[in-house]
Amino acid sequence: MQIKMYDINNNDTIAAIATPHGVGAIAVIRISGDLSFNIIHRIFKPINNLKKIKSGRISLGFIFINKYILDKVLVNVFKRPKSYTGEDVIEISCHGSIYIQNKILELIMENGARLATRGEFTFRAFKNGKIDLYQVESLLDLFKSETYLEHKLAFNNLIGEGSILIKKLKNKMLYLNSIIDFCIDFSDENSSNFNKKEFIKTLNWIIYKVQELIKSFKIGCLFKKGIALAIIGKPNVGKSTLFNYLLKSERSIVSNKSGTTINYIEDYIYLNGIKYRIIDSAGITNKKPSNLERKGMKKTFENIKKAEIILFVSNKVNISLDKDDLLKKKIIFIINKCDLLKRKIKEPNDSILISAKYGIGIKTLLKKLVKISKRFLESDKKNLITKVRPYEELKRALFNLKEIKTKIKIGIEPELLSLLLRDTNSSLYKILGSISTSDILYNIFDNFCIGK
Ligand SMILES: Nc1nc2c(ncn2[C@@H]2O[C@H](COP(=O)(O)OP(=O)(O)O)[C@@H](O)[C@H]2O)c(=O)[nH]1
Ligand SMILES: [Mg+2]
Repeated sequence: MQIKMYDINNNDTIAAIATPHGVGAIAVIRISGDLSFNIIHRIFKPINNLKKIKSGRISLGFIFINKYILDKVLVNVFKRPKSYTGEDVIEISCHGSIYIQNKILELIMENGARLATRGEFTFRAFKNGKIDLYQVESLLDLFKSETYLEHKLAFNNLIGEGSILIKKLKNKMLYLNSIIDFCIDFSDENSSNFNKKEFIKTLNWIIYKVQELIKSFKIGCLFKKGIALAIIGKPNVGKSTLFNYLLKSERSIVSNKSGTTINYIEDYIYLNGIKYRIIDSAGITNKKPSNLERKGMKKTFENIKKAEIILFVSNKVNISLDKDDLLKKKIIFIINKCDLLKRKIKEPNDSILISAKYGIGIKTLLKKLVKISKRFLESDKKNLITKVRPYEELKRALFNLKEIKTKIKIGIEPELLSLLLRDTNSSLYKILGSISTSDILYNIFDNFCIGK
């Protein structure tokens, strides 16, 4: 039978193995739906026959196939609505053999459940109002988080920090709407009571908050994608050597021949909970470059544009910059090959002396890098937008809000104003989720694995 994905009317009891596939110490099998308790009563017997399984309790007992004991397991019972999905949920922790896991799942299905589709448990939680769509998306971020900051951001959103602000905005919008609707209903007597000053004050507050959220998208993306760090400089100054040193691997070819790095290479490093996408590209030269070198340099300038921070490597003490693109960026000036210096020199004010080959001065460089990055990521980290979907909705809302503001100044029919307000509110509503937008739901829930 083909199951219609994420159908709100589907009330089948669903089951799946919630732990990763393969052999493990233990595995967890989940059941959710009306038949959950029926099924567990048929296949499980608590060790102490007298004790019945109870909600919120863990029971130790046996899974039976007819009279044959398959496994000794722990059964966790969650009665609706106090469960992850809002339905009756059972979780069986069994021994992690593939045979046992599959056999238990088979038994559950023989007794009336069907296999859950990807993210179907979370979909049910969403459907039953346990979690909103904004939180669902942060759950995906939480699974993928690799650094402290990514984790913190995803977790804050998962526990509802972001949703609270959006709900607050939504309520303020509803308040504005109610003022206008009141004017429409009693247009003759009450239109003079319309408090324009109060209306605009609230409207400005909403605009400010929406703008802040939109701005936060850039930072939110940096948390997730990593801060782009381009290593730039003339050929042969040791860019690739530095790249390899930072990655602790020989990723980029190092040679004393100019123009060795043509195509750029990128990889990730993690420092103090911050993710960096570090890019090594072709050297920039004023001397007549070959065709291939010119192509490489073109990529280098593209990378400069994309980068948030530039590591500008030179092996001269006096560095001069001439490209406009570079001047606009945050740059760390590095003088490499300090091991070759005949005599010790004082570190120039704004540059860091290093030897990429021998690892000298790298600690100082990384300290400076982290310091600069922190300035980059400075924000109220509680509410950062990290997904395109809410970002686009917020942009739509902002467009409407600005339209409302200009129109109200020049005078607008209350009916039209009400319409614009409703439209804005619908954008905010969509961020938290609306069951009717099934294509969006499919895109989101299909990213989960089966069992979540
Ligand atoms: N002595 C010394 N040689 C270095 C250092 N860093 C790089 N080199 C050498 O400089 C040459 C060019 O290095 P490479 O990393 O390929 O430079 P790139 O063209 O800027 O990528 C190679 O022979 C490296 O071994 C350093 O810190 N000290
Ligand atoms: Mg190179």
